[in-house]
Amino acid sequence: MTQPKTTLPNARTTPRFAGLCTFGRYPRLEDVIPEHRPVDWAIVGSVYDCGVTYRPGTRFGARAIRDESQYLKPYHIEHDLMLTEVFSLADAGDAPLDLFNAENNAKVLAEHLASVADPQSKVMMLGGDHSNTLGALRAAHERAGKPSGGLAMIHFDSHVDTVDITMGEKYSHASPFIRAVEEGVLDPKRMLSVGVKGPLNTRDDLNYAKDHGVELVTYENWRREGTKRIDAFLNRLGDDPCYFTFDIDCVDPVFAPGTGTPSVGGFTSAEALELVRHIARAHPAGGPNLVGADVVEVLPDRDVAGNTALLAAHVAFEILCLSALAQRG
Ligand SMILES: [Mn+2]
Repeated sequence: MTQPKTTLPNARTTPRFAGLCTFGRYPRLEDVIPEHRPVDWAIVGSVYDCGVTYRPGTRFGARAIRDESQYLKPYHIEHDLMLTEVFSLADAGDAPLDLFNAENNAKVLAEHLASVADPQSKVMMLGGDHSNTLGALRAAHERAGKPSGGLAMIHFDSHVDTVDITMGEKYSHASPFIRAVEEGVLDPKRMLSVGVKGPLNTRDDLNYAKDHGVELVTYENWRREGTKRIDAFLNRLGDDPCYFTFDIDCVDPVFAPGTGTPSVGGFTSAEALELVRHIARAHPAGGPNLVGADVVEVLPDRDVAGNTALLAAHVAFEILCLSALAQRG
């Protein structure tokens, strides 16, 4: 039997409803044994949510995801993958924040995510609103050695998040990818946005993405054509360092009601998970070269039975599995 790289409490003898509530029951970063250092992925909560344009409350998202993740198991049936055999994983707690300043919050967050755990570790951020992804992208870009031209990105979302200014403010959950492109940490020509759907405020709201070469696969496009364009993107992407961001609002509110800017007519839970798994199958190297990731926009106060947070925990697991598959080759 392969030795694990992450030590989990034995679920057959230590109940999942007992003990400290870390993501997936992974050890706290400070409790990781020397043989399991450096950790491959550190899970970090980002509790900032003052970048929202509509309903607030995702500051409680990371806690809710951790809570629901107690029932997350490490073996992936479809990939035949024991995640804890490939990766050393740890929960590194929550990032510091600047609650009343979105621009400075991105800075504070980026500094933390760039220095948390070990230099070779990668960060999976649990949101928080989508404005946090600007800080996370900066940190991932830095950890990846600041590749010129910026990072590639796989983006699941109902919205493209490329509105330049909202209420006179340049930093919000509507604009993280415009800011990231301006800063050179994100390459829009190697950005894939999946699950986008309307209605939108104006006819021009997709112009930024279209004009900058973003591969836009709307939910309806995927329903009609399947994964053709996603597959072509993954072939183009190859081994380029890539960030993965998953906004839970790409999932239909029937399945994921706990979010602040809900958009009806989206992925079922099963479709979303299947599409993330498909990325491994369609990618020429068995999985993209992920250098950072997040799952954001979980709003527990609208989450009737915790199912949105439960889904978010599973999406984070699926993304970690993609990374493990790429490493396994
Ligand atoms: Mn978003």
